[in-house]
Amino acid sequence: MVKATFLLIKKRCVQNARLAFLLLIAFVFVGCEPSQSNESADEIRIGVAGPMTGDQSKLGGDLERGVRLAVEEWNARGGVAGKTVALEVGDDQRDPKQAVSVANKMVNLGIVGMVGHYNSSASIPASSVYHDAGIPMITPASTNPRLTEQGFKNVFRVVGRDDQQGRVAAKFIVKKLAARRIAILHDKTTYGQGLAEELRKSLAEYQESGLEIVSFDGLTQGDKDFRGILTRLKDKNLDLYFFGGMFPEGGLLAKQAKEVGLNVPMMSGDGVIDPKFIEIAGAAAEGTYLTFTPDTETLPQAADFLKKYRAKYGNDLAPYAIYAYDAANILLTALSDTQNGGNEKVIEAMRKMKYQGALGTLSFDEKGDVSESPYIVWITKNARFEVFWTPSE
Ligand code: ABU
Repeated sequence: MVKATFLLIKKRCVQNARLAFLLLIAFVFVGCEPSQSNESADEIRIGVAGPMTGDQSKLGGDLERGVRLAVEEWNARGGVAGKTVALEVGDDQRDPKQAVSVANKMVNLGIVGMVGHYNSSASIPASSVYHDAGIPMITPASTNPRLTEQGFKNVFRVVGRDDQQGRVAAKFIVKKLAARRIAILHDKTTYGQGLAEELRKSLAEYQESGLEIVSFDGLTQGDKDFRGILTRLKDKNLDLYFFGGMFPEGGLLAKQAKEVGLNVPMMSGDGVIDPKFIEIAGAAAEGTYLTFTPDTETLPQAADFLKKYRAKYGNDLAPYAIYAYDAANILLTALSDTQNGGNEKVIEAMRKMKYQGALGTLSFDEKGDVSESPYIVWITKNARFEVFWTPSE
């Protein structure tokens, strides 16, 4: 009996020792295996994210093209800190939840910096993920003020903000157009509604002008028929209607306004200034006013970028590709200057940088906003965008 018990205990001990050994092997080969997230010995990864599919896929593609050009140039010069730069592309489908999912995936892939996202409604929720992971994020296009009001040291943008854009739009409407009755529409997104609200706030500073905002309405992004709301605006004796939103809806609004007989100018912001707006609106795009930054075609420092971009991608140049190119170069310069010395050093280098880019000299304030953002007003004329007015006039 005693002998049988002893043998049973001995057997269990051997089994437990085997189990412990197997667990140790599993730990060594699985637990300690470098995860997908770690950079490889000879490459570092950066990300670019935006709406790569769907109705704004053109915009995501613009970002990717600008970033890819910068990455290829760095790699042709020997890479960054002795390593080849690999570009991971994330499709957030302009959806906030998808943006968070893309951000988590990028963190797991081990990116050392993100250029993106495009939409403010994607950049803001995604920024929390990059912040928690300590990864620098620099957006070429997101203009909603809240992005850089969160106190996140890792967040930067090379574009201006909608409070600045709204102020310029308001001054133009009052001082240049001397409009008296305007309607404001928006797409209920962080960017579109945010810009519409910034405009309303700025217009309130011109109370003495006698301007009246006769309506302030949201429409649904993705809808295709806005004739109902435009027909209601037709009877309001407007001088102008403003749309806070993006080119797919902006193009349809311009087109359908003319169809229902709303024959007053439309004004919008940087989300609409894209060749696709003219493609969608056709002749109805003529005379639309849009706030954006100065003409890069006339910037001497942009000439080299424009030549290289067109040689690589053709003449289909969109406004935000150059912003993506400069944003990527800022990130890559910081990675190079610090010899890829870790997130904190890279973020610090970005904060201190005075970058001579295709857009001119770019630097950041304490919030991560670009130091200068000179919004002006453009007009659509002869199926092209032309500079129309600057606030100093
Ligand atoms: N700034 C225009 C479009 C991008 C955004 O949502 O901010």
